[in-house]
Amino acid sequence: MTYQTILFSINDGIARITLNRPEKLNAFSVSMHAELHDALERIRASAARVLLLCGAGRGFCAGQDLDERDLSPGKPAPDLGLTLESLYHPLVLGLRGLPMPVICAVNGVAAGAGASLALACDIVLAARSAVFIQSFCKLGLVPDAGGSHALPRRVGTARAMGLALLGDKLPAEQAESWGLIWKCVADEQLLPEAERLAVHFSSAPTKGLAFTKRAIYASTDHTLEQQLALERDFQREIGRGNDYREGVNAFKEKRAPIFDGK
Ligand code: LHQ
Repeated sequence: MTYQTILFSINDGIARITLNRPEKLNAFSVSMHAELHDALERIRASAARVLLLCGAGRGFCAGQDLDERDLSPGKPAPDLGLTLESLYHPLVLGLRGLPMPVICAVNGVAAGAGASLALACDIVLAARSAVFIQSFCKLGLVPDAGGSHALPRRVGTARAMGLALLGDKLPAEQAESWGLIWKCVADEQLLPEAERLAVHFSSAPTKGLAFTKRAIYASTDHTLEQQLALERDFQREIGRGNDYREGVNAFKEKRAPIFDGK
């Protein structure tokens, strides 16, 4: 598949996706969904050990492309549930299920499902000038693409409610202090910092990190007993892997480990 709406590459264990519809602040079109779906399939089949996602131009992603909606009088209402189920849910679950860290570099506004996209990633960095907007309420909709799941879990019910009911701009710095994202950095530091992390993850113990990601996400809906059982099962499995052996041996031999990600 050739891509018209995203830029995609895999080099030295690092997969990179750049949303590339800058004239529309990288709003999601049906084609963009298809291309993202294809790119995620290729990443899964590749030797990539980290994914770095960002947006081209001054925005990160303005959510659903509203020009793809014709709601003029007489036009039938679209089935938004079907849109979500067929396009957005596979994307969110695809990122969540990717067995490697997913870094999101939020270079500008992240609105509606664009904000949810960022929150579907594992480590979210944002430029100081970026803002997060729960635009859904301005269209009479509910937060979707996982937004209503992620928001209260990260910032608590009071802040999630205020953000979702008011749709105000949340500056990146506040998003960091509220725990919505990992870090806010100076605009010119965003891509260098994201690259630095990507390079770090490209030689990290990828399988262990993939299990870590699953454990952290699972924990929000587990009792302590359930989580202890999960930790036992995960540790049992990755404890048999190459990277645990390498990590222990490298420590004892006082050298840097060389992880193969397995
Ligand atoms: C856009 C868009 C856009 C098209 C900017 N579409 N062109 C999921 C699935 C199922 C159903 C429904 O919904 C969903 C979830 C959603 O995502 S709902 C939320 C959809 N998104 C929005 O409501 C955000 C709409 N955009 C905005 O509010 C503003 O553009 C923001 C606050 C993002 C940025 O404002 P500004 O920095 O002032 O930029 P701008 O408004 O001038 O936009 C620049 C251009 O991008 C402009 O085009 P133009 O030709 O006039 O330069 C906009 O029309 C276009 N654009 N968002 N979602």
